[in-house]
Amino acid sequence: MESTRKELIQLLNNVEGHISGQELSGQLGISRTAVWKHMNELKKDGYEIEAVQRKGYKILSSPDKISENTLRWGLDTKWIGHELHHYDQVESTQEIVHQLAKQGKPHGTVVIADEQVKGKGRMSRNWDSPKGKGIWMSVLLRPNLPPVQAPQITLLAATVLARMIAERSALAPQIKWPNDLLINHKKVSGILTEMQAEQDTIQYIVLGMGMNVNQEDREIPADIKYKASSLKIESRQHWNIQQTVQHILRLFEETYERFEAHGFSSIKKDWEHFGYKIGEEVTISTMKKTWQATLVGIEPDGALRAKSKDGEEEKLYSAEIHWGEGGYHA
Ligand code: BT5
Repeated sequence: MESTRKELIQLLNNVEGHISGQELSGQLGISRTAVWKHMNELKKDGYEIEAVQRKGYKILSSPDKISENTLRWGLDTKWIGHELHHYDQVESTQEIVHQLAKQGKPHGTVVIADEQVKGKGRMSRNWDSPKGKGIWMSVLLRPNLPPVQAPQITLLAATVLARMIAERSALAPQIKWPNDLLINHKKVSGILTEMQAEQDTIQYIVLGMGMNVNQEDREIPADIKYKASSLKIESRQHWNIQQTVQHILRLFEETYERFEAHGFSSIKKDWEHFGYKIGEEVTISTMKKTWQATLVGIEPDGALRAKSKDGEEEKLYSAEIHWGEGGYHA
């Protein structure tokens, strides 16, 4: 039943116009009455289906509530999301992908949930992931890279999320080092990269992406309101989560392939294009000193390059950046 439904959605998706009940029944090996019953089930799931006499059926739109089916519908990727798992509620999508990785699931496996009750940020921080309001997604990657290059994947993901927002709206997303995505100085998205490595090789990476999509202002927790926002709050419009996820996956695949073929330089360029306060002066503190410097870009190992007034450049791996007006500390 479940697999027939998936096949049916794929068939409907593969044609430009309508597809007849007869053809569907032939291809699926079920009766025309059974096809009709499946159509009714899809309608109950929230699909809008047009049925035209003598022409057949066509999906006009998929439901707002995401499911494995709606996410697969129209996803024209080569490898990302072919293995895809959707859950209504999980503790954290990261943990599920770790389990799937250990079971040998392939590069590009995606886990996505409507809600996370123990969403994770970096360094055991919490990630607020309310039901149906955002994209809470982890991707399994098996890159052929030495562990020192793993930060490049995180930088890559940040550029993908920024490009997606820029392509779908008039908003101006910015990437705040190391990996926050800001709109109007407020964080709308965060990335958590976890790696399983052995000496010189990465076994796998779990790339977690969290994006606040349709929260209203009052739905942002009070303690982070000053620094967090959502796409809806910033753009004043509702975003279709299914299409937004598919856009991310498509761009991710394309960018990842470009990275595999041509290396890090194009990612670096994109990152610096979206980089928050790149070319601007900020105050930097480490354990030893506090000084003013102009941010100049990023390094392939994920370090932030800063140039002080006397022209000396430094690579920062961990430092507190005082982002100044509108920003908050790293
Ligand atoms: C991050 O951590 O920004 C990484 C977030 C990764 C979340 C994804 S969702 C899918 C996958 N599954 C998971 O369990 N996690 C990943 P960090 O830079 O440490 O930021 C965390 C801090 O941001 C918190 O301490 C809060 O101050 C703030 N914060 C928490 N929830 C937020 C939200 N929804 N939007 C904006 N800021 C938030």
